[in-house]
Amino acid sequence: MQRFRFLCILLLVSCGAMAQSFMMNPYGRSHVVCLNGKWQAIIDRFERGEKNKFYENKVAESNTEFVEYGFSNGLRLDVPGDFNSQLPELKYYEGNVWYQRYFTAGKTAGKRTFIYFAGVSYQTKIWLNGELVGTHEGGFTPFQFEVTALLKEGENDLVVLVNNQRRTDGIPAMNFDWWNYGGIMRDVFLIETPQVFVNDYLVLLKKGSTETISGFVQLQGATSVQKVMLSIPALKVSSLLTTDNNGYVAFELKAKPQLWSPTDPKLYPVSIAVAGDTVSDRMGFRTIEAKGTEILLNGKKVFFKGVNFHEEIPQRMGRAYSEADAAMIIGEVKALGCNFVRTAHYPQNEHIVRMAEKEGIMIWEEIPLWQGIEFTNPAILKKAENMLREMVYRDKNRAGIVVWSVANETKPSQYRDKVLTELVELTHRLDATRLVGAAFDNLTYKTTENTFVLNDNLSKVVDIVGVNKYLGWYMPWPVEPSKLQWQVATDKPLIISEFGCESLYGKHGFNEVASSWSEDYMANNYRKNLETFKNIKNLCGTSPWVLFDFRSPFRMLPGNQDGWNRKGLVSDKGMRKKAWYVMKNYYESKK
Ligand code: GCB
Repeated sequence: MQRFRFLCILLLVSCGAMAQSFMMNPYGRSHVVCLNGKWQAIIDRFERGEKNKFYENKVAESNTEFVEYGFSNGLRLDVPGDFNSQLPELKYYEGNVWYQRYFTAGKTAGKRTFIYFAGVSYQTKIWLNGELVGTHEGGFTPFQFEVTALLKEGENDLVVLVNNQRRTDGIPAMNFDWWNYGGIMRDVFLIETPQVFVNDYLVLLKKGSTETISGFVQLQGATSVQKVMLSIPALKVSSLLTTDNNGYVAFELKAKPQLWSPTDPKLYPVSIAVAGDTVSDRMGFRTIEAKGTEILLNGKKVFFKGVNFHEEIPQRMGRAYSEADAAMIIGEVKALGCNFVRTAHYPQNEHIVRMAEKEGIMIWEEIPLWQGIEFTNPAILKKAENMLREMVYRDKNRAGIVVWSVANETKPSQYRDKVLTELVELTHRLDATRLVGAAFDNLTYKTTENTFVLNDNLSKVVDIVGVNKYLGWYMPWPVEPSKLQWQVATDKPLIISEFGCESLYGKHGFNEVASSWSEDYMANNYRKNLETFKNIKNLCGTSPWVLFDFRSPFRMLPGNQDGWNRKGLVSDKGMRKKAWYVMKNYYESKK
């Protein structure tokens, strides 16, 4: 715990003018104003806005003055929401888009105000009343800034510049197999707090115990000891804690919560209060550990019946952002019989994470470190660390999260090994209670032994290994499925974190011909994969790629793809393909 706090402070010091390292939980606070809605927007194709000071939001004051931009009476975009799906001409757009809105605020003595963005893709620069507030990089994690000093009584003018241009030094980088949605994609809030407020907290089972709840509370703005009330009414916990001069207190309490699990996802209302400020949350208590080659949930062996999905609503051809979207996605996850998801390939919005947790779904959450990353560039480690920290800060209290993952399909090299090993170590330091994993696709096939092996240093430092293998699609079957052997990370739990193939809903026949794009080929391919997985002795779960067909600029085969990756078990129109039933039966057979 002390370590966690130390890292918070370290990050605060190292971030400078960037977003604040700590994140409040806006969903559990009462003094929150939601800034979602229609925002004015300017598409700034030639990046003239900064030079021409769009952030001043000027209006010509005389008929000899020319101001050649304007937010009023122009384009309006929905926030939250990606911009690409809102206008046909923005479908493939990568570049600058300016957003602007007014909001009314009061300046109250003794109050502080923060602006919180749940997710903006990919780079963000923010001005309030013409003054620069700060910048942020990374499309899938929240960030916030204090704006108390810039706030005006009455009308305030908020301008946000968003840029989603792919970058060689970005995470993800130049190529990725999903749509490059840009924009203010998630909720935006103004959060008002007193001078001293609950900034961060951790409330979970102490490692190795089911009868001790431990954690910390960190206040902001405290310069002397403070009293903090921690309550979990259903457990009869009501504990008055005393912080140190910096507003920090670690605690341990005796309690015997009913444990959270997929069959009984019990969540307890928790509240944390300091004079004038209360934060509420709903939390589950469970243990997760790797023991030899098994994964134990609450001390019992568990098999991850999983599936992958993107943060996308295929029917709308846009990003998922609301609670209703989360209900649709998690509803389909449950219908397949899953108890686990991999929120590929990035931290998805909090509605999804919280909905999964509420429905008893365990989560593998990953930073968007996907193939093609410029590991030789020293900036990459810092950016990845920041994304990792923002992910862990946001979700460390979620019982549903069981695995933090640092990467997907990266090529071993001296630079990559160094960066990813450091990220694994950092994750362990930030959170010693969950498993740390990564997904690998670099298996070697030993022909003489009909065996897959994995020779990768990274697999030695993670707690759980994910293997992505597209047998019968990118790679033909080297032998019959039942003869294929797997000697991969044999001393730890392994999950097949991706497998599958493409098919177009409604195409039938040719169950042995991949190029048929038929549902029958796909269903047969699933049967064969499930057959060979029987030979993986350390198999702890499967997570097919992917729940829904999703949009991708990689996939341009006319007739079959047309800009869609067709590996969905459910089509873009929401229809279940034959392979869906194969997977459903498999999960039903796995008790
Ligand atoms: C993978 C990637 C995933 C792709 C998938 C595919 O290995 O991890 O992001 O979408 O394969 O369809 O090729």
